[in-house]
Amino acid sequence: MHSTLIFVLLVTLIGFFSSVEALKDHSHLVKFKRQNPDKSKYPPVLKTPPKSSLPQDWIDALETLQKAGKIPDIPVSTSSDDGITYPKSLKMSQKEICNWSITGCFGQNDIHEAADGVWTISFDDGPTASSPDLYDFLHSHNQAGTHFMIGSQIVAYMENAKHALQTQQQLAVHTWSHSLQTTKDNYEVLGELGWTMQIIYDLSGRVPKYWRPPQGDVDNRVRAIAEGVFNLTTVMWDAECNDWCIGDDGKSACPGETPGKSKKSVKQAINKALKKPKSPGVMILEHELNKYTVGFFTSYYPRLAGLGWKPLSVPEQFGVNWYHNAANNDDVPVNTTSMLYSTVSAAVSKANGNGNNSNNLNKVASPGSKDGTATNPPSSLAKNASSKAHSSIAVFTLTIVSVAVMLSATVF
Ligand SMILES: *[C@@H]1O[C@H](CO)[C@@H](O)[C@H](O)[C@H]1NC(C)=O
Ligand SMILES: *[C@@H]1O[C@H](CO)[C@@H](O)[C@H](O)[C@H]1NC(C)=O
Ligand SMILES: CC(=O)N[C@H]1CO[C@H](CO)[C@@H](O)[C@@H]1O
Ligand SMILES: [Zn+2]
Repeated sequence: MHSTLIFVLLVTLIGFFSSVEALKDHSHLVKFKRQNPDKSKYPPVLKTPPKSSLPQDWIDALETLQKAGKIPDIPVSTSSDDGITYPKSLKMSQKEICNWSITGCFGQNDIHEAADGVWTISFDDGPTASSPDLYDFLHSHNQAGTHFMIGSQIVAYMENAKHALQTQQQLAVHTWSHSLQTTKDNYEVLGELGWTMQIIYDLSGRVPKYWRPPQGDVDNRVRAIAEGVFNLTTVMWDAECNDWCIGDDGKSACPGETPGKSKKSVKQAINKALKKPKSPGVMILEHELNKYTVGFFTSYYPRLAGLGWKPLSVPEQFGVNWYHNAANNDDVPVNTTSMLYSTVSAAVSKANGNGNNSNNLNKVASPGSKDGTATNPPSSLAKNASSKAHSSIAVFTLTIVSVAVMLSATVF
């Protein structure tokens, strides 16, 4: 009799604690293990990293969040010349989707405005062949900037990425293949962000805090993956000059657009931003694509102080650390350890074995091209929903059985 009661009590307690455990593991950020940044360790460049390239730890983090209902079930969008579109059947409200490309909606944690009086120094699409000149210029003015780098470009210009580090520039994420992220399924977004973080961590020892979506294409699903899996904050902008329209030949790729139809129109847009009120400050979208886009910057930069602007990188203006594990490039980073070295390398060799690794190293990803046309079936959210349900059912059954046993013990 006594032993039956103790047994029943034990079973009930185990049931209770396992259900508490099941509820607890909601947030799951990945940690990165540093590896040597040699090119064979990364997925093919300028392509979305395949699912087979993803370390299990990243997949587990994503699926844990999915099961907890933390990744909104927004279908992938389709990209066309007219922009992106969601399936017509989509019934969610604009607020729930919050797709910047269509309505300019910002997420509640997005950074899209500069601090008062601040002219934000930031550049997208590096590193390129023109980056070292920009970094040296900034360094000679003791000026840090935030550089939203494309993972594939880092593979192609590894030395230039290191140069950014040595010249006190902050490294941030601009995806692996420079593609439209709302057109990618959850696992694709995972690879685009994760591999860019990984290569930055490998070469710098620093875990990035910020990312900027190519062409600003983001919605609440993509944000939830960036924030929930990688603790990456989405950084947008509040002024544009369309410097990216000016190609390597100095000619415009957007003849019909203002700004962007000529170098003059780009300069006019910059001048207009320079005259903006000081509250909020200016967070202008600029690119380190070629000597022309770098040249726009180096020619107006000396005027900033005289116009009353304080030029600062993204984290400096908010007085926060540059990286998750280091205050800046000088600070000794804290090591993070949960992802095994062998996991990363094995994942890549697996991916390279499956897909073709046509490394297209010196091609600069074009920011203006509508490069997100490959669409995938809506993400496999439902597939993983069942395992949490199973454990809840087990706990429930256990409790019922315990109560029944307890009752019968009392009766006899
Ligand atoms: C995410 O990053 C922010 C900013 O660095 C930090 O304060 C926060 O603790 C991080 N969250 C987790 C769960 O590590
Ligand atoms: C961090 O890792 C690096 C490279 O493995 C190692 O040299 C360094 O001693 C480690 N630092 C700490 C504080 O553990
Ligand atoms: C908030 C937001 O931007 N919503 C838009 C998302 O995309 C659809 C079209 O597919 C628009 O109708 C929404 O207005
Ligand atoms: Zn870009």
